[in-house]
Amino acid sequence: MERITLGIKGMTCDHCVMTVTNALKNVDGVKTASVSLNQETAKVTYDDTKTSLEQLKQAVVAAGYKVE
Ligand SMILES: [Cu+2]
Repeated sequence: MERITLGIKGMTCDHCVMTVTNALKNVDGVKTASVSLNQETAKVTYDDTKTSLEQLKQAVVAAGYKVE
């Protein structure tokens, strides 16, 4: 199990937080996703045999936000 923190840009409200959270949780292999609007971060735990950091980033970008 991998645990990472992504920097997320573009979130402005709780709805954005939910959108990013759901986008991450919908990635197969993601166990938990904890998104902070204030810190502009997403803490994610995932099974690295099922998904990758690159796929997590793509899910955030597909939802309309930027990953740093
Ligand atoms: Cu929003």
